Amino acid sequence: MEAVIRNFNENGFAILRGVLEPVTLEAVKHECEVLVAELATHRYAEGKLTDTYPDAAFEIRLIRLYENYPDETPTIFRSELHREGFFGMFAHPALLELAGIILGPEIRLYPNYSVRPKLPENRRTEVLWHQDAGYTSKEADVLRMMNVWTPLVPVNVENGCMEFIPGSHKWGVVPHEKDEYYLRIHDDYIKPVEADAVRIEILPGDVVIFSNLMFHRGLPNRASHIRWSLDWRYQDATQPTLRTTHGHLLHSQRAPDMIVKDAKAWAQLEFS
Ligand SMILES: O=C(O)CCC(=O)C(=O)O
Repeated sequence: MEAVIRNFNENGFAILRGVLEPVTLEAVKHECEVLVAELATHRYAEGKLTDTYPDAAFEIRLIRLYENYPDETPTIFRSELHREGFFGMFAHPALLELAGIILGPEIRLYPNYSVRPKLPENRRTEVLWHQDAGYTSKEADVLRMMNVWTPLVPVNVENGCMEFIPGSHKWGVVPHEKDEYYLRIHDDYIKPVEADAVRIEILPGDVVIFSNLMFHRGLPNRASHIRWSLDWRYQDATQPTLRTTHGHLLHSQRAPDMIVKDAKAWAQLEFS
């Protein structure tokens, strides 16, 4: 635990291997499969499919559903995540314990939690160099946060793993520009350090925690399967979110009655 905290503070990130048990991963994967099945039914009803590919593998099925409509592929699920199977991941005891050490006892799930199905060779899924704080505001360097990213398939350079610039969390919020689909860090800030990028090649069950100020990107997927992943963030709940949304309280000493207490309660809430 000490090494994890030291890496998080000094480099801006730390990898934790094998933290998530198969039961947690399976519950999340099951919910993702249900989501995909719902999309298949919907597209079939719309007349955009002649087959719903029920037997296609998890890493492939979405590709089939959108084969003839690359501009319609989903790139991110957010409001869809209030289903019971996601709670065990977002409220995982080991992650909340770590967040407690880094952030203190008041912990909210920040209103930025996602599942990303990164489809191959689709520019809409290539997340450019950015800081998460860059999407929030220039003042977001005051936010005390612990960001989390984890894959549902093994990730590597070929299928679009994350890349980080170690130490970049110490440089404040830098200027971002709007590109076609995402914000990107201004060239003056990323070009001089781009060669220092480290690849985060990890397996299902592993997580990487990182700073809200970390320079990072998600590489393009050049494999022939989907790179499924989740990302979410914990924040010191005594602070404002600096967004119009409020997130959800997961741990609290001062208002224990206000926390999301279990998967059923989570499923009744909304992305907010
Ligand atoms: O998953 C990706 O490719 C990018 C994710 C990301 O940028 C994030 O979690 O902040």
